[in-house]
Amino acid sequence: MSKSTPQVEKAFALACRQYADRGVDVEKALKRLSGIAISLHCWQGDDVGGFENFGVELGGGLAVTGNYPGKARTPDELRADLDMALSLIPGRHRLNLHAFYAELSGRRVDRNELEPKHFAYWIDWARSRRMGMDFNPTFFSHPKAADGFTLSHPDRAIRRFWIEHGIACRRIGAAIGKALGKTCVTNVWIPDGYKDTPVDRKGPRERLAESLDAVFAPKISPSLNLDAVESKLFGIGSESYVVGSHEFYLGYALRSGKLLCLDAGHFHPTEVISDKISAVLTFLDEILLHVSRGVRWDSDHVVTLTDELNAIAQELVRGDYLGRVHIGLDFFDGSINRIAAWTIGTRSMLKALLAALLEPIDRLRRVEAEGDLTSRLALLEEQKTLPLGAVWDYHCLAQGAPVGPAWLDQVKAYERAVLLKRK
Ligand code: RNT
Ligand code: ZN
Repeated sequence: MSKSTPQVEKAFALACRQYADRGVDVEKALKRLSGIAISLHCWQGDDVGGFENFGVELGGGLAVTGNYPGKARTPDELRADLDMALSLIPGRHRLNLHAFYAELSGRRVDRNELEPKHFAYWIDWARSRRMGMDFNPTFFSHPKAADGFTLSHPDRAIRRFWIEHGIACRRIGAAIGKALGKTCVTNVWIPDGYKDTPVDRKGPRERLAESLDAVFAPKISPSLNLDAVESKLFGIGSESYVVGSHEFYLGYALRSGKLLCLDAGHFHPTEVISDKISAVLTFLDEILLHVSRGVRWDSDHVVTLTDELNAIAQELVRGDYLGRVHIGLDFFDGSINRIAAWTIGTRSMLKALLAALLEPIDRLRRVEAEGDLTSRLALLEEQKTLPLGAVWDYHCLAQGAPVGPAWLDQVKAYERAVLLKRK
């Protein structure tokens, strides 16, 4: 049974007092949370399929497992599913779109010829919901990416094709930013790499740097579009060498004034991006996050409220980085209801941010500065059992989103009425 409004309000009032006793202003925290937009990745809704129908399988070493019924088969279905998920998530968020979700009305338009008009329906959809959008060139699932190389390809003509795609996508990003009045972040991720040990590690990296320079050569106003570059440690089929490694893109972003994209699944399993945020933001103006959850490898599991998710959110809040970090999600699970996957992942991200906003940060900073590390540990541990759930429930109520697991009933009803009818 779901909680009644008076129950939620009563629990909230009690929670506010407990947080106030620790010196935390709950209303202020909720106000800040309401201003944070999470970029929901369209590709969770159709297992990274896209709508081009080139007859090419998912490529680039990306793998989605599971065949849960009801995945979106058309842009209209994907938008309807996104609407459903968004109605279950408190706050106003963003859409993160990939280029191969273009709507080409049956025509064959290759990636290097894409234009803003091919995304007009997506832009209209976002505008009518007062949402911002982010964008990604798609350097995979394409015949010219079939051998695993794109911007670093040894063949100049193939490199040129992908450079043109990158430029086209930045122009689309700028058109999105202009149409919506909210800056678009266009993120470059390429799959390039080798399964086995290469002899030449240098050549592909030098070619990639040159290609990126060409992609970023056309000047685009940063108020319309910001460029990001995303690194990766390894992929399926690129276990021994990835051209766009972390060091490569960190260097590139610094030299070229680009955003670095840190994907939580793209590092060694014992490495965490929470520790990298303050390191890279010491030198970079802004970064993009792909919040994901790797399980043993870059498995792109649905984001849940893990220690690392909390640590990421804590870093953003403690470092006062919310204005310099664009938060995007990146996971794809085809083994569960896909709308539930978006809902669970986004709600978890917001819960982690709320928990971080409810920290008695001034007091924690003070005791740490005084060298009172005993108090630091004690306060952090005591913080963990404060009634975060009561504040979260109230936030959902206030924002018109379902409280507690009530959203699940709505997903199940939508599944019966809509998803299971898709054959
Ligand atoms: C791949 C990267 C990349 C993709 C999306 C679909 O390892 O994480 O961000 O997940 O572009
Ligand atoms: Zn990613």
